Amino acid sequence: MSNPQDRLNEPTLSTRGLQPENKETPISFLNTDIIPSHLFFNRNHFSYPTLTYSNYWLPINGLVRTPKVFSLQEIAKLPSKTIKVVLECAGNKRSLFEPKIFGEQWEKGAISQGYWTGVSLTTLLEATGINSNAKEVLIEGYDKGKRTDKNNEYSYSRSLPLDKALDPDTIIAYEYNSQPIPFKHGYPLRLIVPNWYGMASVKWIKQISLISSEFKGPYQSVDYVYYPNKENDSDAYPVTIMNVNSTIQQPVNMDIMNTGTHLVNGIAWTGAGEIAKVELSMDQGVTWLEAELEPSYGNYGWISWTYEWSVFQPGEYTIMSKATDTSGRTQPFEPFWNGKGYGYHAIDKVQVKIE
Ligand SMILES: Nc1nc2c(c(=O)[nH]1)N[C@H]1C(S)=C(S)[C@@H](COP(=O)(O)O)O[C@H]1N2
Ligand SMILES: [Mo]
Repeated sequence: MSNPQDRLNEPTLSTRGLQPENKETPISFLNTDIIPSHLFFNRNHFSYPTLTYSNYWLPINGLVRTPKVFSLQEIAKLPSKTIKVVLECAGNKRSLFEPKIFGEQWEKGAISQGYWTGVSLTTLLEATGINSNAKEVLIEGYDKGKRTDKNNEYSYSRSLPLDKALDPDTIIAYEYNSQPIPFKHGYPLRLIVPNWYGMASVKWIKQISLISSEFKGPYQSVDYVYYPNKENDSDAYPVTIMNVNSTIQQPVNMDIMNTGTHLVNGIAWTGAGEIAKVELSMDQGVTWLEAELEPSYGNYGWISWTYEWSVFQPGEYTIMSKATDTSGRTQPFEPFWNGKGYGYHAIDKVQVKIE
């Protein structure tokens, strides 16, 4: 029998920084795979912007045939779609790199998912028309501030190549889990870019512009770039789609448990196709056992998996999880090292002691 007091225990976000606010989801302690907004991780580069909702408008300009300014009412009347999307920060699991890499020391919780509702960006662009010389769609956020490496003030702005911007599942969202998007997550409008790391999903959209050249803003050409070489910036390339990845939710690292049968459970996700299988190893990767996958999960969500582990020999064990996706990608043993610590996706590991 559980103590009734235990029902009052609630998981909470873990603080990585307060100014700006960066907090992670208690990924090991969720009883749902649709994250309520108060448990959705926060990732910000600046203080929250000040917006006046009463006269919010969305301008679309630049290389379009007819520049337009949309009101929220107009946007709400357009055909909408609702998609379950996992948003993972490119810095998720950065704290696991050895040697350590500077930046927010995210553990495993810079990831969340839920239902986003909005209008396809392509629907809005059909209304404005697109000039033939347009190459990218630039999305500017309302938040701005100084960087440590530059003198000017910058807004949080990012571009998408035209083909990704025109993908019908790239949406201008106005609801999260059937409620207006909470302010901290981009109210009233935010971009949602399925399959890409979270940096692409610009919050608090101020304006959208079509441009003819590669956008070079610092959140595109300095940050969110893989720098594979320790000595210099050669061979750098931009962070885009999510790697294939998995996280063991239970048990948690360094748990002490009895002999017997334990449910090992977790999630797996990818930015290219779907999860094909998740395998576990309790013997340092000598043998791999297939975990049971939840039946269906939607194109852009994570998949939950479980494995019933019977263990009768006391001792210390490392539980490893390894996901493979339908595009043939598998989690490697060693993380892919890069100077800013993005895209950590090595096989997940949890150590436990059986008594
Ligand atoms: N305007 C704006 N959009 C932004 C950011 C930001 O700082 N400002 N952070 C990005 C990053 S790096 C991530 S991982 C996600 C985080 O979204 P969340 O705070 O709703 O979890 O938003 C992205 N969009
Ligand atoms: Mo991020």
